[in-house]
Amino acid sequence: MSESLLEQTRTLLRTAIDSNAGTPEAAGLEAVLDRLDDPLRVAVAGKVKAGKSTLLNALVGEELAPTDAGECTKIVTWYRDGVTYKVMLHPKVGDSRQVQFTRDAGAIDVALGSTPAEEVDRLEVDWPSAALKKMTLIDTPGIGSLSAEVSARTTAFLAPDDDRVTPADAVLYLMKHLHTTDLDFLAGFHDEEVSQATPVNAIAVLSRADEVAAGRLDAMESAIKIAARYRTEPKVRKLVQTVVPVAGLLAVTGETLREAEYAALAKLAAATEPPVEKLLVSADRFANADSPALTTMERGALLDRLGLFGVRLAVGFIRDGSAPNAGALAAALVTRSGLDDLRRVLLSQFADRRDLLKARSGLLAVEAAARARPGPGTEALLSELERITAGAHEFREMRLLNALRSGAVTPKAGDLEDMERLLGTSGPAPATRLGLPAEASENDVRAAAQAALAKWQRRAESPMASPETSDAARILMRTCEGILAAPVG
Ligand SMILES: Nc1nc2c(ncn2[C@@H]2O[C@H](COP(=O)(O)OP(=O)(O)OP(=O)(O)O)[C@@H](O)[C@H]2O)c(=O)[nH]1
Ligand SMILES: [Mg+2]
Repeated sequence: MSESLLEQTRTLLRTAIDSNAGTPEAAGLEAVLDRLDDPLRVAVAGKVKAGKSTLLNALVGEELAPTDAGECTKIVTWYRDGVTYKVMLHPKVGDSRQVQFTRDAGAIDVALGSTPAEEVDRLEVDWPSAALKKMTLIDTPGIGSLSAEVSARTTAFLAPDDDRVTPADAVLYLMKHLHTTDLDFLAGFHDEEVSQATPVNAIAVLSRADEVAAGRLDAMESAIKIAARYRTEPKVRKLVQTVVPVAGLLAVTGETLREAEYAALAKLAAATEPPVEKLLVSADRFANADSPALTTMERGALLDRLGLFGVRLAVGFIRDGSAPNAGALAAALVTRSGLDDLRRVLLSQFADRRDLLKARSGLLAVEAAARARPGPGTEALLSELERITAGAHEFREMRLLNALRSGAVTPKAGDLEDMERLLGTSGPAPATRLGLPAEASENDVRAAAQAALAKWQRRAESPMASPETSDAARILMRTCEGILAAPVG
């Protein structure tokens, strides 16, 4: 069997390091090579207060990243699985050092010491966590923050316009509504070279989904509909793989729900004078109205943890008996938040594609270094890079997906969905690509792959097909052949 894409990337990185020996580029490429075997690095990005840190915490299942205020929300922070709890501060200039942190109630509070936030390049938090084993998560400051400088830090991190390469392998982009600045940003993040602007490494999250319908109980249903509509927008399709609605606050609070909070919510659910419906008309009313059920402080705390929608939802679950205890309520909140769907999408679109995404990052790094410091070996290096990207079927699939998404290839009606699925937009597992349930038998998968191969062969050879469609069909045939050639068992 031919060398895997990741192995070819490794070899090319080594060649590039040799031919740049002694330069800063070589050091940068060494770092890329070292990280090729690390977990995937996924950045969480989006506008100010889009709910990035909250969602990151939900994905880890712990309150780690500071939310709302504080200097550290303005610093790019990596959270990765580690053997001990440790925080490293990497300044823009000078040596990295380990720093102290505290964790009294919730988020990690890092002591920056004498270093002002604007002089910090990034913080790296090592945190033993099963959730971080597959993916390192990177919290970024909000884009479009009041301070242009803070926003610039995120843009520089995700879409550096010098010849540095973005340190993220993939991006989770949070948006509350569709803004053109969101799209501009995403467009900038997508490189044109190795992968030709592909949505393969980006997923959009319709964040704070519980707020979509001003806290009404059908908020999540509305959010699901809005996300489905976004998914069909050509502008969005060109940039991201899919759009998933998530209420991060509900998720993280569900995962960390305390007995005392359940008790407070149960008291509310039982309140009669005034009944809880009257209190829950608005966040303001809930926080400030007279009620013997809970103190205003207790109500304020519940609002911070759950939002108005979350409090309504929790009270409803307790009343209808579906949450008789804290554990049941916690599970119900997480289920309703959409977090499980996001986890599934992350797994199939990012984690299961790790090698492809890592190879892509590595090849981009080689290309950036070659352009930054052209030398005698550069031409050979670039032609090898070209050979790898043109030859790797994974990249051809990426380019085809991009062509479909951008409208450069227009298949006949009914084919588009099959094509996208076969290219892995619903997940890269063979059964999923063929539209079969995940538990389909080997025989069923093979039979479906045979049928798909025959279908795309007919399309490829059809005298009616445009050259683009024939090319597309041939790529899909190769995908089917790959599935059929995979070892059984
Ligand atoms: N109702 C509701 N509120 C949320 C949700 N996610 C975050 N929030 C609230 O929105 C505010 C900002 O949340 P963060 O997670 O700090 O947002 P961020 O995008 O990290 O903000 P910056 O880093 O400052 O740009 C906090 O008060 C959160 O409690 C959500 O899903 N629903
Ligand atoms: Mg934040």
